[in-house]
Amino acid sequence: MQLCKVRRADGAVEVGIWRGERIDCLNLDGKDGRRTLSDVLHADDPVKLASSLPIRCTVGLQEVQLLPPLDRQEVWAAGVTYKRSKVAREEESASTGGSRFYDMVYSAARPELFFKAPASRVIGPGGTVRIRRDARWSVPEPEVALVISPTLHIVGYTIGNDMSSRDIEGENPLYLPQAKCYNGSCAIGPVITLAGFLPPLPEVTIRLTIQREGKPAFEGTTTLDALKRPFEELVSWLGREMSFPDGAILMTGTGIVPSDDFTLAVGDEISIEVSGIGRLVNTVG
Ligand code: DO4
Ligand code: MG
Repeated sequence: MQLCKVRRADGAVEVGIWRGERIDCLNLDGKDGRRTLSDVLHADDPVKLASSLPIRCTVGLQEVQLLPPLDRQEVWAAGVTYKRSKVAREEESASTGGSRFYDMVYSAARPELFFKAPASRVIGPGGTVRIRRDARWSVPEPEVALVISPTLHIVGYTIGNDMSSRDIEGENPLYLPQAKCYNGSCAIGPVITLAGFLPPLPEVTIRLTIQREGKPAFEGTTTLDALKRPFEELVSWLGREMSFPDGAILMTGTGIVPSDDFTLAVGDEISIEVSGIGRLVNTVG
């Protein structure tokens, strides 16, 4: 089962069950205190609740705007969780001496975790992501994102794009927050696949396609098999000394990094497809 959040032409925001070309909007009228997507996600049994709620209306995909599937959750990210990411960071920081930290974190018990964006800064499906004006080398990072409840359970999965400025981080690892956090640097969507509905993890493929002026500029794939750390391990480190009363989204790192001569350009279309979840498409503005 997959849930989404949409805005209708009259401005009303609905939480719905994704049915492909149509969406069944759930009747969350607040009578039992439930109004939001998070109220469904954080219920004892989200699937049972979503299946039992009355359908308020059914809308066609063309009639609505898909919103990022979150409410007030902070977005966090894990890094250097795939070998490809470790090697790419080592290359980008080789001339400045920061490269040894990436191998250290790849093999350490404690993962790299960083804050990515508040919900208010998250870009939704079809929205415009950005490259920094002061960056020369920018890439998208296609990542499976975990939807985490306040009790730190993984209640679903979505797709994240951890837009990154490689030259800024490569210059000095302490610049990571500036390389990672800026307006338009985080996209999430299009839907949440509820826990229990994702294919077996080794079968989950992540595909990144970048189109420039209508032509392919980059294409790469990986599978969740290549992810070094189990999802639960990442969640347990995130929740060690922090509580998340509104839940959280945790991006799990990238296993696809374009070759070093590639940088994004304004107008590029970034498409991230994850089997069992869907496709997140954004344009670089
Ligand atoms: O250390 C840099 C961040 C790495 C990252 O975002 C990733 O591996 O996905
Ligand atoms: Mg990343």
